[in-house]
Amino acid sequence: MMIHGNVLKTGRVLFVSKDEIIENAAFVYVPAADGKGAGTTYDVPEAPWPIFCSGHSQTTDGRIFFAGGGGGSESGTTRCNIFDPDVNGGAGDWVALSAFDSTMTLPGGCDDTQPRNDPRYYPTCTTLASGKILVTAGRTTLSNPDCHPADAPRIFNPNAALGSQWTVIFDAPFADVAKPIQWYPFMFQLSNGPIFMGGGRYFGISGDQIGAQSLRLDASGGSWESPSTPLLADFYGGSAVMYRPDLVIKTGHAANSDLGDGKQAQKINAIGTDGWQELPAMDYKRGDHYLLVLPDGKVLAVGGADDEGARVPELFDPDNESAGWVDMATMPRQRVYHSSAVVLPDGRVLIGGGDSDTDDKSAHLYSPPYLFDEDDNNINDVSGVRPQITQAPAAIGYTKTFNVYSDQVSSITRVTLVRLGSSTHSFDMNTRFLELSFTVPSTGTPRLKVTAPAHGFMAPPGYYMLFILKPTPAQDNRPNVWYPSRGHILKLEMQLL
Ligand SMILES: [Cu+2]
Repeated sequence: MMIHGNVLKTGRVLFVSKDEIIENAAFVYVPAADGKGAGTTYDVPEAPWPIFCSGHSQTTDGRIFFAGGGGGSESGTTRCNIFDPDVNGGAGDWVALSAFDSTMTLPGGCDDTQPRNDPRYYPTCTTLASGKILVTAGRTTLSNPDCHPADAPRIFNPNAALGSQWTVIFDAPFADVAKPIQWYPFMFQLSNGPIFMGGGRYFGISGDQIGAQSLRLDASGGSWESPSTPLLADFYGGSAVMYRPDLVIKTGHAANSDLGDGKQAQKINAIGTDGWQELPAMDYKRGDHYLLVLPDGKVLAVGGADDEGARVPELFDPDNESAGWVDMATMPRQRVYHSSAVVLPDGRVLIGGGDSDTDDKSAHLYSPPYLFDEDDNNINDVSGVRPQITQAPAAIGYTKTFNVYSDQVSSITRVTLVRLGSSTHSFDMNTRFLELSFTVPSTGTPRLKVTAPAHGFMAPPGYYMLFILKPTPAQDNRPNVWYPSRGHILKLEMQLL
């Protein structure tokens, strides 16, 4: 039951889905304090509404918002939940939300007696610069898209009063431009305002090239930019991640599609006009895999299946594209459909569930190369090799500078931010990566003076992991490896937009 994985602001990980007994089972994973052990888990109450195959993303205050999903059938649900990690003595608990939008106003010419809360099965949730959450796509059983807004993106404001939290972008019905992409579209907030859709996880019309299209949505004005040739990718892609602001990579193929060879990889500057660019192909075919951006900015392709080879994770360095994908240590077992994978604050990757079994409760922890020293010792503890953040703020504001103290200030060459993961069905809907600029003041206590991101379009408000990194000693077989600190979780405060 590890289909939906969300890293909490506490550094713990919430997992939910149904198991063989409980329809909406939930538990919390607590990583081992030493960074090496397996950690522990504890159960939390069952989610109030169906949650299987929902979409989710973090609110600005670190709650987890869940939209739609299935209620034991593929017809989907209109319901939404929020998990609050602060209540229940710090163990966390659920808040049931109203259905999507029972009081919204339908556009002129529509029968006002029609249902207004279309279910969404496999929707994508995206936290925007405003702190509101965009809910896109998801399958619905209802028709008549002109009057049913199921095809239209909706915006949920977690900070508004109950009953007035939803707005519908009526001018942007998904059906007009992207009907085949019904399930888990890859949505990203762009630095200049619009939201980018870089394809999707599943497609209603197999073999239709429009499924590979990419679009930009003006969320404030409510319109889609028409698909144009330069934005058309050659393949659907099984997973995607924004690995730098506005730069998106996608690889592999969708699980229900046999298009492409399954190894393909492309990137796009989503605010540019050059369209998708070919990257070196992965070594292994993958569908149902994850693309995760690590604390050092590299992209890990992990999990998925087409053959036994998909047990081998592959690491890609966006700053050294020609090196291609490098094979990593083989996973003990396959993680395929209905798995979940997230980056932990200690720098490891947690991947669990899957294997075509929705009741799979097992998981594995993966330590990337940056967690090993030149003698191959695991350094994921306070070993003196890995830099430590000894003090950093709990919250930061856009454009502001803030002090980060460390035991190894003079060695630090990079400071990075990684948004907490929120992953399901081969897509992390919440994560993104930024490199932060910093200086080292020549006077006072040794420290890094770091500049926060410029605005919410660059980095939506909410919780991030802050890493400081130092280069490893030069080694022929380990170029471009940095030792990251453990992630310090901080809040990027919302700004009024
Ligand atoms: Cu599913």
